[in-house]
Order: sequence, then structure tokens, then C-alpha cells
Amino acid sequence: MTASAKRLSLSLYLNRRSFEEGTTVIASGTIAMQGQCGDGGVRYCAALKALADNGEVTAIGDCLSIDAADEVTVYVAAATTYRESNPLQACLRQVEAAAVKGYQQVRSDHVRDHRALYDRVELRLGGAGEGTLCQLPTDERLERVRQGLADPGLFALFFQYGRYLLMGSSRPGTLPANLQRIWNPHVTPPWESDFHLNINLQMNYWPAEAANLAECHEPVFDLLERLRTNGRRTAALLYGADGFVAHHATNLWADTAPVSDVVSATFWPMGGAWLALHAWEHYRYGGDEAFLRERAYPVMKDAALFLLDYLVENKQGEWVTSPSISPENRYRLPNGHQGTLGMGPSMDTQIMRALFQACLEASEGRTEEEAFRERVQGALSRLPLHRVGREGQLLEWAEDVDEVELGHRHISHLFALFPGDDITPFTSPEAARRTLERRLAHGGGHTGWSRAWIILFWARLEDAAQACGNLVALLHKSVHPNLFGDHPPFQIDANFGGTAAIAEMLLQSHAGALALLPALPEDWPSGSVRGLRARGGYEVDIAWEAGRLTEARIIVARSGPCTLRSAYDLDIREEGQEGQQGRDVRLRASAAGQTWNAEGGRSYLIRPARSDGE
Ligand code: FUC
Repeated sequence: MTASAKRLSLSLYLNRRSFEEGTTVIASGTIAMQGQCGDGGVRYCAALKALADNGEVTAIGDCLSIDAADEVTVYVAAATTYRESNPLQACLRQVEAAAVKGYQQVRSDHVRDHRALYDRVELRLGGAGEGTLCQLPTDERLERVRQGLADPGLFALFFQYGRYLLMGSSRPGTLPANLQRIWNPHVTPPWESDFHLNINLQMNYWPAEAANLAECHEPVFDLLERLRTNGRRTAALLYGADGFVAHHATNLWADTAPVSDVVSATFWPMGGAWLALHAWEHYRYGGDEAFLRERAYPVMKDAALFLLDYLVENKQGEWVTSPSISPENRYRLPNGHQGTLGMGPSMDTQIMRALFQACLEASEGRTEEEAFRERVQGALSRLPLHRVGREGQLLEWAEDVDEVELGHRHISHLFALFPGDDITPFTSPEAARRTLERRLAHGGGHTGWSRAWIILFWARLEDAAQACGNLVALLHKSVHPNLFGDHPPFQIDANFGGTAAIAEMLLQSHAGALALLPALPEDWPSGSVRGLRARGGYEVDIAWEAGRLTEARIIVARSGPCTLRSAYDLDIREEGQEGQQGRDVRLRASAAGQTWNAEGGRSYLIRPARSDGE
């Protein structure tokens, strides 16, 4: 704080207005607050050091009082016994070190660190008056959009905001981003600010790879290691099974047992298996073979081993999970009874299929894995196929029972559409579309994260109008004036899901092909994006005008076949390395895609095809 004309006089204190905590004056310019999160809970400490220019800092009671200063710098640090045996000392060390560095240096270090990640992606969604609108405060822009005024740039801001929140809350060595993360203001927050494994934690990390923040994904892999250790014990004790299991929620201790008596949520043995697929995704984008061998594959294999033991045969001879639930929905039987438990909910089968296929791909050519591969192949051939119900919708459970809540926020049985890739616009998407339409017609998407997932589904169905309409609805109904996701009071997953959804509207890379601008809304007629990542080791820049691609660049990290899908013909030119000529490849674009051998270290320029003779 710097005073302009008048001098600064203020007092500073630390208080969480809840548990009993004690504030201590450590030195004339430093106070510390210490407390404990309930009996047996972690102990915490926060320390504050104030430095005043031309003013005096004195301790009055447990406050610091500053009188008539020109400038005041406040350094704050926090620590708990989760990581530090002596949180007070850790905090004092940090504030002292920061004060020695000084505000300018602390700030410029922070800006450098931030820029290194943030600047990897640039998104411009254009629109008239973009420059002027950028000057308005965010709450005013949001209000204008809510009144129906155009401001494509606000969606670009929302995209970058999600990236900013992930950068600020999930770095190598930290815990993963939970429900409210470092912006949680409560001592006892909603859902204990835990790690929900039936959608929320996964959604938090959907933008990590595509939006070029791969290292922010790392805390998830650390958590997976710990879940694996605890989950092997839970699998053995609770189910007599091999491998590891984690249920619908976990916490900073990586608990893997069922956590509550809410049957519709708790008795779900798939949390670990779904999360293990995140390690596979990290590999698919980055191609780090050591990571695959040492971290991803072991955890994927352990998740699969549990499921191989857990599966039972149903009356049709198919192998299904049982007992299990379809995250948090209920069905109604013909006799009117409502239930949650069942055999083979669709989501379980879809996660298993994705996991088993990933295990096979990851272990290809490894003779020592032959016995495991055979078991996986055997199980894959016995998994039920997608089932379609009376109304043309994908079935959520094994039988065509009524859903109690037709507009339920979880749309678990569309896992195969996103984040899975078993359903695509080319592989019978009709039932997926019908499922979405039914959910939305009955009030679906009423929580922020649910709406974000819906945008992703529409993006995968390449329905730009629906994707855009639901993105607008997210900003209209489910964010606070500062754009924080609103699941009363605040839940961060909608921010991350929204960022992932915007990336998915502009670039897709599942089912073996890249697609540029697959769900570009009419409301964003011109724009550009730089630095999105695609599976296979690509970075992609795209520019468009009047709703059509004008130029794109695919930067290739490792050699291999690259497949591009496009609705219209594109020319591909391999860009020459220094002093060399580039190579033209005329690509006949088609829905099925065209493949060429892309060379690692090179980039490829994509432009609309010139007409013959040009
Ligand atoms: C799931 C959701 C709730 C909430 C909670 C944290 O249980 O069904 O809406 O987001 O996680």
C-alpha cells in the first residue's frame, strides 16, 4: 500500500472467526495466529510481517498498529502440520525471507513464474468493440452479456481465468485442486472441500493437458500413488480383491474406503479407475515413455486388476460391476420402489472399457505382461455394449428403468462421449444426443459443473450452436460476478470444465484424429488461438475469419502419422527448416480424415485448399 497525499494509518490482525485460535506478537512488526482443525486435526499457523516507510509499527494487544506511514508492505505466510512439524517456524522463515527479498523482487519473481505458464496460450475471440469492452470491470461485462449484448472476449477471459485458477492452485509438489482450493474462505467448507472422484476432481483437470498446463496435472499423479497404496489395502480387506480401489471421494490423506452412508454416492468402486485414466491422458498428450512405464502403467494396471476381480457375470453372460451405482442418480422400479444399487451401471462399463483398452495399448509388445493382457482381452470381450432405451436414450443402468430425476446433474452414462471417446459423431451418436436433450428438457445443467460437462458433450457432438448456447447459460446462471463457478456458495469445477469446453470447441484430438474448429459458434466469426495441445504430441495454432479457418499451424513434437479431419479441403505445407524448402501435401479432407507422416521438430502450415490450377 502506498499513500498518495495523506499518510497511511491502519491496524492489522489475524482471525478466522471460528475455531479458537491464539494470536501472538512475535516481534514489533510480526504477529502469528495458531490453531487446530478440531480435536486431533492438523495444527495451522499464519504469520504476518509489516514494514512501514516513514511510519511506526507498534503492537497493541494482538494487533499491529501503523501510524502515518508513506508506504506499508505486508508479508503473509501460512503452514500446517500436514507438511511442517513446526508451522510457526516455517511461517516466520518465509515472511523473513520475503522481506529480505523485498516487495519488488517478490512481485517480479511471481510475474515471471506466472507468465511462463500463462503466455503459452493466447485466445482472441474478436468481436466489435473488443478493445473498449476489455476496459470494463468483469462484473459489468458479465451483466452486459446477461442482458444479451455481444462480448465474445468475455468467453476468452473465462477460458484464461480457468487456466489462471489451475496455475494458482495446482503445481508440482502441491495437493491437487479440490472443490474450492486456496480460495476456500470456510473452516468447515461445503463437502469438506474434498476430492470428489465421481466427476469433480476429474473435471478440475480436464483443461490441464489441452490448455497447455501439463505440469499442473502432476499433483493428481502424486495423489494417485497414495490412493494406490491405501487402495490396495481397501481392495483386499473389503472385497478380497487384488489391485487398488478408491470410491467416490477422498481427502488429503488419500482415504480409499467408502466415506459415508449416502448409498447413491458412496458405494461406487470406480473413482480410482477413472482417475488412473488421467495418467494415461498425460502420456497421450506428452508422450513421456518413462512416465508411462514408471507411473501411469503401474497405476492403470492396479486399477484394472481390482476390476478384473470385482466383475461378476450377469444373466446374459456379460461381465459387470456389482454392486455399484450410477453416480448419484436413482431409478424407479415398475412397483414404484426407488433404488440406487444395481449390476453394471453404464458408466462403470464405459470407464472399464477405456481403462482396459489403455492397458492393452500401454503394454503392447511387453512379453512379461502377456498373462495380464490375456485377462484384460478376455474381460473386454465380455463387457456389455451400449444399450438404448424406449425413448432412444442411452441407458444409465443395465435395464430400461425410469430415472427418478430426469434432469439429474450427473450425466454419467455419457462418459463414453466425454471424457471417453467411444462415442463420436461417426459412431452412432444419436442415443447420446437424445440423452442430452432429455436431460436438458427436464432442467439439466442446473449446477455449474453439470453445465460445463454438457458443453463438452455438445462440442464432441460437433454441435456448435448447442455448445455455445450452454456456454452462455453457464455465464448467465452459474457464475458469480468475479466469474467463480457457483454451486452455492462456490465450487471451482465449473471454471475448469468451462475452460476445457472452450478448448474442445476449437480443437479436438480424440479417436485418432485432429479436428480444427469442430464446434465453432456463429457468435465467434473471427478469432485466433495459439498454443493449444493435442494428443499425439502437437501444439496447434488456428486463425479463422467469417467462421472459416484461414490458417493453422501444427507443431510436431515427435515423429509419427498425423491424421487431420476437416469439413472442407485443406492444403498442408511442411514448413522448411532453416534454408530448406517446405513440402506441399495436398490433403483431401474428409470426415474420416487424412493421414501423413509428420516429422518431430517440424511444423505444418494448414490453409484452405487452393482451387485446381491455382
Ligand atoms: C458431487 C455432486 C454435487 C457436488 C459434490 C461436491 O457429489 O453431485 O453436486 O458437486 O460432488
